[in-house]
Amino acid sequence: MPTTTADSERGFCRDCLTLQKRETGRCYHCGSPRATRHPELFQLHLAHIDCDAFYASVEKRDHPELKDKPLIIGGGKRGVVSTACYIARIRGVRSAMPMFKALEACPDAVVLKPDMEKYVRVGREIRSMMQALTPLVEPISIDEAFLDLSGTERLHGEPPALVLARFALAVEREIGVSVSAGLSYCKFLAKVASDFRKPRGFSVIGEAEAVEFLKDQPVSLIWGVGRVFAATLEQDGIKTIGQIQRMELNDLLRRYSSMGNRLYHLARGVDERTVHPDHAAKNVSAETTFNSDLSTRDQLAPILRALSEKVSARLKKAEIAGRTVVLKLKTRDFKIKTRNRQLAAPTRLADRIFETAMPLLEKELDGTRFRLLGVGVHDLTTPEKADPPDLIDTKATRRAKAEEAIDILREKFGKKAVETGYTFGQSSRFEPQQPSDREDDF
Ligand code: TTP
Ligand code: MG
Ligand code: MG
Repeated sequence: MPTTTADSERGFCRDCLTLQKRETGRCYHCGSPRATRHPELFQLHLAHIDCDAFYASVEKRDHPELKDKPLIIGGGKRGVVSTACYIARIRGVRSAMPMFKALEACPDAVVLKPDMEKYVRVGREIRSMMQALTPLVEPISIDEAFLDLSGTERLHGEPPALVLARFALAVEREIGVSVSAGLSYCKFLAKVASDFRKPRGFSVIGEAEAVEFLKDQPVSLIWGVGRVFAATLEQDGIKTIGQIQRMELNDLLRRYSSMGNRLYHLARGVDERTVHPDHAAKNVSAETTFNSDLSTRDQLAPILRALSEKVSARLKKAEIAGRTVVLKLKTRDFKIKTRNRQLAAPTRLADRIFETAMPLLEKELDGTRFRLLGVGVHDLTTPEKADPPDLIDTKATRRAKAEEAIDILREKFGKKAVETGYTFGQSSRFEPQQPSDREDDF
């Protein structure tokens, strides 16, 4: 549908989807206050969708008597809040908060234990509704995904913005939970937009306003800038994205290496990442190319350990687990070797991935010099059956528990807060020569 100037001044109502011809506050057709207008509304195609208070919304759907009550989902093994409904959030409850603190803030909250199997099922239902819109769906976690809707004009006869708004209504009606959507021209800003006005949000960030919009935002908005890196930037006097906009690329590269490149471009609203459909979810892996070839156990084991932790973190973040561990090596003369071993039960623990891959690696250590090492997990499934308590190997169970404790600490204090014996002090040695993190097939 070619867009005319007149189109660009129009918007539509998010409740009845009627196009708005005039600049009025409410929808002229149904009177809803949820009319969306934006000069680039009908040109943007990159969407990010994230469910609102996901686990809590699913439980409210299934327990209508809880609709107007503060609801906390959590208190599982870790004794922390998984999520809280928006009523509980007004009272100060947040994800990852210790349960006792949450109940101090909101003593009348109803607390339910998570029912992961159910949330995974609902997440999948929503995902198949997304896949009916476009094959270009890239799931990020159990409740969110990027969608490239550039083909929808041809396929559905309406612009991406309308397809997206229609989708949000359909999820509410058919699944019974609400979502927030962000629409932009790139992944970074689509995700920022979806987070902007939760719940039931629909925000648009256009190309023309991107730099101005980003100027006063905190650096933590940038994809990949966590608490720890944000603190480093703050120590260097950098708090806002506007400050990064005024810096030279060379300066940022010198200070923050590959992250400097990301900061430079994202701060200017430049993000060339495309939407990768679901194939990434067939396996999760990480690999690294060394600065100089390596051949000994002492050199390779810490790297394998660090890569196993990376893979594990991704599995945990995506709420998945895998049954086959795959080791990948590239020799000095570019021959690729892969070795794999199937586990009795799927895993998402760094320790199990490492303990499984290490013997595979040891068999290959005959003096051959390697230029690349990778580890991955295939045969992905949902996490319910992952890492059952190991009755025979009690040590393994203890290690699994320790790993969970480490995860909690890392969540709280950053990745470097806890280093295991294998990775301690090794962080700079396995810096990849090129950005070679991959989540695709070995
Ligand atoms: P999020 O999308 O981060 O949060 P949310 O959907 O609960 O709330 P909103 O998006 O409206 O801000 O995470 C999705 C689910 O993942 C969440 O419902 C519960 C789970 N989760 C945890 O178990 N622990 C956490 O620390 C977080 C952030 C999420
Ligand atoms: Mg969510
Ligand atoms: Mg989410």
